[in-house]
Amino acid sequence: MNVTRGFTGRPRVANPGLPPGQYDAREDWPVLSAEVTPDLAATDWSFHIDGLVERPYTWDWDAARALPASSYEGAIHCVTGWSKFGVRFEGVSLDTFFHVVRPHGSATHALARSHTGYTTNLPLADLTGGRAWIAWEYGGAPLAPEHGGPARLLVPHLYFWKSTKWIAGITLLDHDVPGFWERNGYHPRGNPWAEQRYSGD
Ligand SMILES: Nc1nc2c(c(=O)[nH]1)N[C@H]1C(S)=C(S)[C@@H](COP(=O)(O)O)O[C@H]1N2
Ligand SMILES: [Mo]
Repeated sequence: MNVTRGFTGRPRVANPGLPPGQYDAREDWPVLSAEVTPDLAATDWSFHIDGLVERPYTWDWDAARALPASSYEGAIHCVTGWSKFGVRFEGVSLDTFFHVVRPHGSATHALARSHTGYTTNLPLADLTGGRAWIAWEYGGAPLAPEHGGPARLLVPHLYFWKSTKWIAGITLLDHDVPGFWERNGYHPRGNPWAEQRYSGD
């Protein structure tokens, strides 16, 4: 085999999908959890939306799984620097859940919470318009517990700390309330393309 000297490594082409300051983790999918992975069976999982909505509602596993499926195929970006391309998640669009609860016009922000107590805040606009999911499959298989299974929030256009694992609920508010990392100096929105890593970025 002829291998041209200097061309034996991976081609280093600029990746236009890579936000500033990020690197491609390729096959790796690091686990980042502030808490111990909970022992949460699908039958014990539920998802609740409340706050500034017409009709607060709780879905159990079967009710959520009966909703029309929606998938995301693309990239995810962690604030610690890694991005991962070509991921595929399957679940239900948050628009489908919001259609049931009907957010008030006064709702501007959301506070998402995990069954473990982890929280994160987001502008409501980042959760609508087909850009956010409750996801339970990754690559065609059930989402692994350490990655948030049975179900996690997925908001791939923001840094991945917004994508609450073991999602339990979302409260809609008319003001922004900082979540776990946001209280510890991280950015209220976390747009990777604007490098909104820390408050003040
Ligand atoms: N419940 C919960 N959700 C969480 C976290 C966490 O610690 N607890 N970490 C966040 C962070 S910082 C990142 S980068 C991603 C990591 O998801 P992964 O472990 O599946 O890669 O989950 C986010 N969601
Ligand atoms: Mo993260």
